[in-house]
Amino acid sequence: MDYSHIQKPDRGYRYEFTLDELNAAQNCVEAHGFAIVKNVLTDKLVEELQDSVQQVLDPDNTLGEGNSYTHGSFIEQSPAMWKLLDHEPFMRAQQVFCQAEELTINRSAAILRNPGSAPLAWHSDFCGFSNGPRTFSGDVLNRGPWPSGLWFYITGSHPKHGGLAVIEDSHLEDFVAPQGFQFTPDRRSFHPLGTEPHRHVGFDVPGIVPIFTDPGDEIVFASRTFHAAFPNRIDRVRLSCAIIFRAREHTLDAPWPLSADAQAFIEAFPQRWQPLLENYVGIDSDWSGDEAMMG
Ligand SMILES: O=C(O)CCC(=O)C(=O)O
Ligand SMILES: [Fe+2]
Repeated sequence: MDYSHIQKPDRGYRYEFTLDELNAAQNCVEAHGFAIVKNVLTDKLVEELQDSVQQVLDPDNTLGEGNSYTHGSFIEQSPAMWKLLDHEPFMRAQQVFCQAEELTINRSAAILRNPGSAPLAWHSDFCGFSNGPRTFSGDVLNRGPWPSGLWFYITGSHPKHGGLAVIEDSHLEDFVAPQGFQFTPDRRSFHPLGTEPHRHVGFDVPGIVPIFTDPGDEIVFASRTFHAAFPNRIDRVRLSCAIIFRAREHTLDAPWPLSADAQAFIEAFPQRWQPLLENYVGIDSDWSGDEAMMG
């Protein structure tokens, strides 16, 4: 499918804001589940982050056409990401979106999507729809009320370039699956009524808002907001990265030990930012549940 014809939608409400309008942006996240803040990063930070994502995720440029790579603890490897923490407009914005003065780094990520890479199916990152036992790292890290998306699409977000799409109002607790769709059993995705319960891939969904951003813009979405990514159909690599913070008062009880990389990161992290690592738990993507730990 070719998505280059898709235009920036007019939803009848504003969802793009400047750094002087952070409270209005947060109100939009609360009302509609997402918002965009324009020009949070300087051009220099954008360039440094682009280089860093490329270097950490695919240093020798061997990933190959059509492929993607996601790094689940990017800040541990990327001193360029650390620079965001000294960028006052960035930190001020994250305090507003986490509704707290005191923040902890919950997780971080970077994604590289080469030309020709596939779309990403609709899903919510939130793992608290059921109260069952934890079975993977997302159950530990994505079960609270903090934002799921604090992303920078540092080569821009566009439907033809592997950009993001969200479903407006899908962050609400009483959200029902879009018309013509039903939730998958875990409620973290949906599929057309009467079909097998596979996460839906496609952009024919009621309520969709395709996101258009420039490289320095921040894309914010709420804990439960449903989102997907378009395929990358242009000849430039798509790069994105994020630090997801949570209010420090939300403590986590991680079932895995800190990895050697996480420990090295904490030790190398400058003193002035150490409070941001209070209760930082890193991630163990291979962890498969509390029960497996006991057995
Ligand atoms: O690739 C993207 O643009 C979105 C990634 C995403 O939603 C995820 O990793 O959970
Ligand atoms: Fe996601």
